[in-house]
Amino acid sequence: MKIVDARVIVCSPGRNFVTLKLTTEDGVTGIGDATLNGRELAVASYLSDHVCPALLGRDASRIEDTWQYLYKGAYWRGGPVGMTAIGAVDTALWDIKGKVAGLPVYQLLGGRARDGVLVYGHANGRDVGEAIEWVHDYVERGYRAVRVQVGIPGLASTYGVADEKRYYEPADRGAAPTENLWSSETYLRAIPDALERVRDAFGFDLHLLHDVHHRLRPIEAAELGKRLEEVRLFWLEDPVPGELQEGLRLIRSHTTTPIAIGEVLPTIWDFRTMLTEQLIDYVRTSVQRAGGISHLRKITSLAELHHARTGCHGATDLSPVCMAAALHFDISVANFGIQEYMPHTAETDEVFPHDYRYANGYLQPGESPGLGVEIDEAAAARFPYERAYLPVNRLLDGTMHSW
Ligand code: KDG
Ligand code: MG
Repeated sequence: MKIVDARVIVCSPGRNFVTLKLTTEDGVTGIGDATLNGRELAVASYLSDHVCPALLGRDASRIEDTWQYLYKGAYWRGGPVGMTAIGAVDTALWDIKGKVAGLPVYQLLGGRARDGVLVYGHANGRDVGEAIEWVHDYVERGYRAVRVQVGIPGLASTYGVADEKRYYEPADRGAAPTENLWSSETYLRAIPDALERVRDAFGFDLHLLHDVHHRLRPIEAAELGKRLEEVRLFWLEDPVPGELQEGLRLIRSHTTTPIAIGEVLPTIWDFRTMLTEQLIDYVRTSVQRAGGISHLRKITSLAELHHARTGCHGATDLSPVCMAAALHFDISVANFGIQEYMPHTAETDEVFPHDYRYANGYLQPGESPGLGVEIDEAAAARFPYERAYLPVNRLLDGTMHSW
């Protein structure tokens, strides 16, 4: 089952997506999501200039061997660009294997370990009142878990608080990144009270989540976790930048608020200390970021051993191809926790027709052979790439701040 064609398709149906399409000598196709938000063309080039030529003639059935060939064989290991590229190849090969077997991918991963995939939606508001209105909107649509982001009085704009509520988009089109101002002091003064008000409005039957987007230092995050204990969050996400794994010890020793980390982290090595020392509760990486289904399974097994669960990233910069793959993974894995779900726009859904479905707070992977998602290349061609960036953060004195 030789690979005879490997192509990268870049399109922008409302936002940029990079998709890898592999074709075998028997005409079976598989696709993988290679989108790296704000750095899309770097992965497109990594794939078309370096990976695709080396895939031609390889046996499409050898998924693990191809993963090792691309990871170890490159000499330059890890990193978001390389791992996103490997993830796209791996996802496309699982898609092909499912189509050849005539089975949805989750059946190849061991079948259903649960009846549906619990998802959380995104509510945000310029103030608590508006955030509460949007939480209501999600509750009315059956959601059992909602992430809540609230504008911070005194900060002109806050990442995660958008004008467009239904199809929230983290990146901005333009020649350079937009800039947000950040002050941990201002944020820490406002956010505990805001989340308490949301909890009071909905009671404890609804799961509430909150994302710090890596902007605190460990001691600040420890304080926040402690002050939020009564709110009983499902998780506090990315309280600090994840690469300082040791910093999580400080947070952990001060609070029982559950911690989720990892949407920017691509390899099992990036999670090693935080999992083996039980410093986090949820692994936030994704099929797209972490080298595909094959490598995400390994990270998840390490997490299972240390009582951590999955919480796969699922913002709009993860295409329906990644979402389909995530759902096959989520439904089959023992230590699943929750799946992030931000619906895509109608234009994106037109480019990526898929058979996964939302109902009553849960998503279901489709039953078609493979991943159950395709790319309509004619539709994709109508939406050419447009430069876009994630914003950057500066402190009030102009210093560049962390994500
Ligand atoms: O590309 C970055 C976004 O996907 C990310 O910032 C959104 O933090 C996010 C989340 O939890 O969805
Ligand atoms: Mg996040």
